[in-house]
Amino acid sequence: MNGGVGDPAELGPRPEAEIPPEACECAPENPVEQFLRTDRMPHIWCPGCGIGTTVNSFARALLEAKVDLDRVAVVSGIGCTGRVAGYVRLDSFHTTHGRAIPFATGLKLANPNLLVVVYSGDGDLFAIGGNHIIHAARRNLDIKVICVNNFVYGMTGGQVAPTTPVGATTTTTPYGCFEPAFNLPALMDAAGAVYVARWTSYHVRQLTRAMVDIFRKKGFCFIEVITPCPTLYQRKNRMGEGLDAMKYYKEKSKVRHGAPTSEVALTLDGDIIVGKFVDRERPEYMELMRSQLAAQLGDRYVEVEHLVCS
Ligand SMILES: Cc1ncc(C[n+]2csc(CCOP(=O)(O)OP(=O)(O)O)c2C)c(N)n1
Ligand code: SF4
Repeated sequence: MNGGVGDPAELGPRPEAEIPPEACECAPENPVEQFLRTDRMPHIWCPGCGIGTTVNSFARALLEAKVDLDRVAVVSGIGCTGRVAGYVRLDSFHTTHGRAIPFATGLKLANPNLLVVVYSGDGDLFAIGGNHIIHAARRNLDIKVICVNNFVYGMTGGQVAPTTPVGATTTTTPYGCFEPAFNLPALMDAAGAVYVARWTSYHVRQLTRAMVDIFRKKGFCFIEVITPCPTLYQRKNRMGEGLDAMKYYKEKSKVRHGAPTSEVALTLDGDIIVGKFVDRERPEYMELMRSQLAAQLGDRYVEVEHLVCS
């Protein structure tokens, strides 16, 4: 071996000890990577899809809020967004369609120490799961809901959803949607959520901060994230690719913190009002339950935590 050019020994990987430490510092690991199950990559999401961007904000928010990761449980329903549960390296549950909230409710009640995050699509949470989410908000259950709203059922081929704006074309509304859409922040506000915000996948920093907020806040918290589905919604409505969506969100978004939620409904091509709309205090479900049962049962009441295996 002479160590010359073309010598196979030189082409192989360098032994670790030979790599100068400064070289490692130049190439820091992506801080988000530790939150991903890289063995499950490549993911199923289409190029330009906004779901992955929200996961990036989610991972950064967990870091920023210094959350104890052993305490986090992520619950998703079914859909393209539902895949989040399978891709995050956290305790996570990919449940059935529309049932992420009841599953999360059970987790939280059985182990109140958990930080339970429901991460799912607008169809999953507000069509088949609509009943569950309004009651979780009414009860003020201490769960955090991140709803990725791409205005259609993505996974099943772009059908109309309860969030599809009037006039939008989807696979099942080829002549334009004529059903009025839910205004998600107004619905969550009316149902009793203590925190309600909306951002888009263009607003990565604001979204991260909102996630930090909800990780720290007690009670039912809701974030709507407007994201592009270039393959279905964007294409059917001639809205271009993922990058065009970012330009569109930048142009159309207006930040209005504290805006009355009745004024933030979305339309096909109108302004996208974003910001933190609701941030209030209300007794949380477990507190109400504890005080009621302790008042009625006295010493016979045993805290749920004492019954849970750690
Ligand atoms: C009981 C039941 N009904 C219908 C379906 C089919 N299905 C799977 S995902 C989905 C819609 C998902 O839409 P959304 O929650 O908006 O998520 P996205 O795919 O857009 O992220 C539907 C109707 C199912 N899996 N189970
Ligand atoms: S179909 Fe739409 S929502 Fe689903 S991964 Fe593709 S772009 Fe994203």
